[in-house]
Formats: sequence, C-alpha cells, structure tokens
Amino acid sequence: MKEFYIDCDGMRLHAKLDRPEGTERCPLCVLIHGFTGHMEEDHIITAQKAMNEAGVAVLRVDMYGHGGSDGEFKNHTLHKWIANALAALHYARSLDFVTDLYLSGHSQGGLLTMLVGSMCKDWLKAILPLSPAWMIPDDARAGSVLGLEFDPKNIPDMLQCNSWSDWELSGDYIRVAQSIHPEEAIENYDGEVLIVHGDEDPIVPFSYAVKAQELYKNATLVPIAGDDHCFTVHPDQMAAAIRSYFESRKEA
Ligand code: FER
Repeated sequence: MKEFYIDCDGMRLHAKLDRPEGTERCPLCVLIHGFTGHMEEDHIITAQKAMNEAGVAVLRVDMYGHGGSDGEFKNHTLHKWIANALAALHYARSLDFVTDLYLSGHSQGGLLTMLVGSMCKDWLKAILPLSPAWMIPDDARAGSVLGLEFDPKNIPDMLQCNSWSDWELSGDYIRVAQSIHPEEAIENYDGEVLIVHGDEDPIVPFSYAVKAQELYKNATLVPIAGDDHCFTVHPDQMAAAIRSYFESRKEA
C-alpha cells in the first residue's frame, strides 16, 4: 500500500493505492466513499479487497471535506467532488502499470461515479456505482435531504442536521445539487455498468437501483437481499458481486 496526496488545484486529496500481489501491469479502479464517509470505512475496504483479489489495483481517494483531504465538510459540493474525481482519474491515467481504468463509488460517491463516468466514458472500461444516491438532486429540488426540510426556492445559507449524524452544510451544496440531472449522465453513458445495492437500504431506496438499471443501456444490477445502505448484513455478498464481475472481465 502506498499513501500520498493528489493535488487538485492546490487542495490536497488524501489517497491510498493498493496493488494486487504478483502482478506488474493490471487494471485499476478509482474507489470513492459517500457523504460523511472516508476511505477506511468497512464497506470501502471490503470493496477494495474484493477488487485486489480479482487482480485489480485500487486507488481510494478522500473527497473534499472528507477523511484526510483538505477542505471543510460544510463547504463540500458535488462540483468540488467532480473536480476531485477528475484529478484522481488524471493521476490514475499517469501510472505506467495501469491497463484498463474503472471508476466506483458508494452512495454520494456512486452518484459521482455516474456523473464522472458519463464525462469520462472514453477513459473508462466500466463503472461500478454501489448503492448510488442518484436521488440527491431530486431531493435538493424537493427541499428535503436526509430528512431535513427546507424551502428549495429560498435556500438557507446553512443547513443543520442532528438526526442522521451531526453535520452542518452550506446552502451551496443544495444549489449545486439542484443543478444536476443524473438522467442525462445515464443517457450519455453507453459502457458497462455494475450496480450493487441492498434491497432493504433505508437511505437510498432500492427502487433507484432498479430504475438506473432500466435506464442504462448496458447495466447489470446485483441486488443484495436483506442488506442495508453500507452492506453491513452481507458484506461477503457485496464483495463476491464485485470479485466475480472483475473475474468475468478477465476471461472476456
Ligand atoms: C440525500 C439522500 C441520500 C442526501 C445524501 C444521501 C445530502 C446519502 C448520501 C451518502 O450516503 O453518501 O438527500 O443529501
């Protein structure tokens, strides 16, 4: 494992690169956490290990205002995360050992994967959104994020939440989220997509995974029966879905 920082316009993004054992050249997947998350969460490590076991190097990167990266949580927006993901992909593309490039992320990182996947479809072999929270823009337009209500036409300067974990968030987060239309990113992407989602997720409804699978031209959905947002019930099944996807790609 190599730990370092990737520069993004003067901001430091905390990164870790884990390469599979015994390989010189191999594919690489950039892997991104969710809202309030970071690269050391159990489900992120589980996904990383599954990829490594299938012979894929993994670049985990903490996004703006999260984990060990620069920036304050309250100032993060999806636009900043898009810039961060582009910086991570540029770094990955500069590595000599990398053959094929993949992008994966959990929840808000899964939404990011869908957005950046569409922007960078010429660089990517496939995208792997895990429990992708692609209703965030709809929630922001409706004035309700994670159970917190606000007037979507008169966005407050600051949002405070004490229920879901304790956070405060700039109104800019909402302004940016309201401007994003994931359906366009889905429509524009014609590569392979692997969606993994627990069918009892209380945070991102499983119905969004079903709808994404239908809208994408080339998507597979692996439902994890009885599992929650972070795959705490069947982490082994989430890992197996990822591992077998990459193993089947090797044979293709
Ligand atoms: C929302 C719905 C889900 C939201 C965030 C999430 C901030 C979840 C994100 C995550 O776990 O990454 O409206 O707004």
